[in-house]
Amino acid sequence: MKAHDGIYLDGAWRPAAGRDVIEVVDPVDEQVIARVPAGDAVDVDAAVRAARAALPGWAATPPAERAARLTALRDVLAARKDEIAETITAELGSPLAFSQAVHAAVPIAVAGSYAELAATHPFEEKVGNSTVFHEPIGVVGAITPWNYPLHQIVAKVAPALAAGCTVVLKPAEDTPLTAQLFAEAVHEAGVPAGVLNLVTGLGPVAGQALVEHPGVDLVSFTGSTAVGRRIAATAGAAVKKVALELGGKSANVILPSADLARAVNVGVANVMSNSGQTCSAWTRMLVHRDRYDEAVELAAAAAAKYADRIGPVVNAEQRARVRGYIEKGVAEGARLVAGGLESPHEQGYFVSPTVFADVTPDMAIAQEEIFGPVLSVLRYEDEEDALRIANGTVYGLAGAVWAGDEAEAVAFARRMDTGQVDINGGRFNPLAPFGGYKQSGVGRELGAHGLAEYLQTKSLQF
Ligand code: TXE
Repeated sequence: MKAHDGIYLDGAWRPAAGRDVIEVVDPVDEQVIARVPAGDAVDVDAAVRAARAALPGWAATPPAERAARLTALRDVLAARKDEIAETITAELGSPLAFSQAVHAAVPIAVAGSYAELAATHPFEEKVGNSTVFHEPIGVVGAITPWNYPLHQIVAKVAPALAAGCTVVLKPAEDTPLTAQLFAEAVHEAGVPAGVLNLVTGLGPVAGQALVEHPGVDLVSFTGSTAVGRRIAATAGAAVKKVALELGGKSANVILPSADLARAVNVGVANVMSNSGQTCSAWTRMLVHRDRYDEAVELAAAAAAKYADRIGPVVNAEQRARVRGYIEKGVAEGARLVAGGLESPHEQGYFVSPTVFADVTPDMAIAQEEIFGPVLSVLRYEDEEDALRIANGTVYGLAGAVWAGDEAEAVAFARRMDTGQVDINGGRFNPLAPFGGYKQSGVGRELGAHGLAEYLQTKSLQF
C-alpha cells in the first residue's frame, strides 16, 4: 500500500525526527502492508509550532473563505471516495461495501455540513448592550482512534477549521494511512500551510507529547475511557480545555408495544456493524420478560446470518480482549446462543457474531465495553426496571427505544441518562449533537454543538 515516509508539517511532507516506524497490518490476512514514521516529541513540537504560526492568519480568514476551503475538502474527499474506502478496508479490514457506504460516505457528509456551518454560523451576536464574538480557541491537538478512521478525523478537524482553529492531528497507530490520505486531501483543497499538521505515532509517545505541549489550547480526544481520564487529568492540571468522546455500553430498549422482530433485527445489525467496534453500539438489548424467549431466538438467528459477512476486529490485542469477554460471559453464567470462541476463518483477527442470553445487569458483559461483535440480551420486569437497567452503567453515550407509539418511546428516552437515542430505528443525522453523559465523555461532536467546542466567547459592552 502507498504510504508517506514523513509527517505532514507546515504544508509539506517532511522527514520525521522520530526514527521508529509503525507497521500497518491488514487484519484480514495479518500481513504488513505499509510502514509509516512513529513521530516523537520533537515532531510534535515542530507541528505545534507550525500550527501556532498559522493560527493568526487562519483565525482572521473570513468565515466564507474558510467555508470555501471546507467545500473544496468535501469535494476532494468525494472525488477520492474509492481510494478512501480501499485504504480503510486495507488497514481496518472492514468489507469494501461497508467502507464505501459508511466509512467514506459519512465523513464526506460531515465535511459538507461544516462547509455550510462555517458560512452560516453566527460568529458575532448582539446580547442587550453587548456584542458577543465567538472566536477560535487556538491550536487544537486532535487524537483519534481507528474504529472509524476517517470519520473520527473529520468530526474533529472540520469543525476546528470552520471555527478558525489550527490543528495537530495524531491518528491511531492502526489506521495511519487513512490519516495520510486525509492530509493529502486538505492540501489539495488549498488549506494554507500549517493549518493542519499530521504526526503519526504511538499514543504514549506522540499522543502524550501533544497533550502535554503548552502550545496546545484544546485537546480533542476519542478513544478509551482509561486514556481519556489520563488526558483529562494532564490537561486539567494545565487548565487546558478538553473534549472527550469515550466508551459506551448503550441500551436498546424494546418496550412491550414494539414491533419485536424489527427491533431485534435492527438491534443485531447495529451491534454486528463494523464488527462491533462502534462506541455508540447498542450492546445491551433489553426485552420484557413476556417476549424474552422469542427475542433471544430472533437475535440468535439474526446474528448467525452475519457469520460469513462480518469483517475482522482491528488487531490481535482487540481479538484477545473480545475473546476474553466471551470467556467471562460463559464463566459468569450467561447462556451463549450464537457465536462464541470459534473463529469463522483460519487467518485474520475474526470473531464470530456472538449473542448472550440470560445476562444480568451486574455481569461484566453487561457493564463493560467489549468493542467486538457481542450482544447481551437482558430481561426486564416492567418499565421502571428497564429504566434502572438502562441507566445502570458508568456510560451514557447512545441508545435506542422501540415502541408501538412514538410518544411512548420519546417519554422513555427522555428519562435515559444518555446523549443520543434513536427512536424506532432512527436515521443518522450529521447535524445532531453526539456525545456522552456520565463517563462517556465531555463535550459534543457534529453540527453547531460540535463547532461550539472549538470556539470561545468574548463580550464587548457598550
Ligand atoms: O484505545 P486508546 P485502543 C475503546 C474500546 C477499545 C479500547 C482500547 O473499548 O477496546 O478503547 O482501544 C491514543 N496519550 N475505544 O487501545 O488507547 C492512541 O494512540 C495520548 C473506544 O485503541 O484509547 C489512539 O490514537 N494519546 C473508542 C487513541 O489514543 C494516547 C474508539 C485511542 O487509543 C495515549 C477506540 C496517551 N497516553 C477505542 N495512549 C471510541 N470512543 O469510539 C493512547 N493514545
